Amino acid sequence: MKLEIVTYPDIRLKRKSEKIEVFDEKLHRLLDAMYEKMINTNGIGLAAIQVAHPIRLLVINLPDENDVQKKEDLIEVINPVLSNLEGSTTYQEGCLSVPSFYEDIERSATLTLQYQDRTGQEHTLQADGLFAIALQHEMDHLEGKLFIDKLSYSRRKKFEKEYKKMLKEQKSKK
Ligand code: Y12
Ligand code: CO
Repeated sequence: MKLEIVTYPDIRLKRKSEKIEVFDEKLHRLLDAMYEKMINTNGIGLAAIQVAHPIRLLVINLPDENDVQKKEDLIEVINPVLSNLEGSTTYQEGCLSVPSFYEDIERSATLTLQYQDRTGQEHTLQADGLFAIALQHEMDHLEGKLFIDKLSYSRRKKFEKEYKKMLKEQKSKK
């Protein structure tokens, strides 16, 4: 399955993703293709809507203490629900759908995640650190939101100017 990353300002990123009801081979093929795309583009998290599938699914594969992304650490998260969001933490976030832009974003520090795996089985776990940050970032995608939507008015204006310039430069190189 060939997947392309949808990038800002494509309006497809604004759509709210739909709940997944069927856990079949087609879903497994999408999950496998999303993992490959995430790894091949140096990502650590990817939501299905970023590859033009507006369904409630995301994959996260955080690097270990040696900065290695091991496939055994991959988590496939379907129909996630976040609760008990507590505390506060700030991290410089990036997103495959907003290339070349990174910004400090404040998020909750800890949370509880309920989700289904690729077989439809329910799980609950506690998250903190980078995992909690990545989950909140990816959950925002399912609601049609991007991390740049959290910027202050003045920072967003600056971003729009810089991003437009980057797109123009990319276009002129083609
Ligand atoms: C903490 C903060 C944010 C997340 C969400 C997941 N974000 C990513 O996986 C970002 C990946 C990314 C990769 C890039 O590299 C390439 O595209 C080759 C990148 O660089 C450029 O755009 C030039 C930017 C972002 C999880 C945890
Ligand atoms: Co993102």
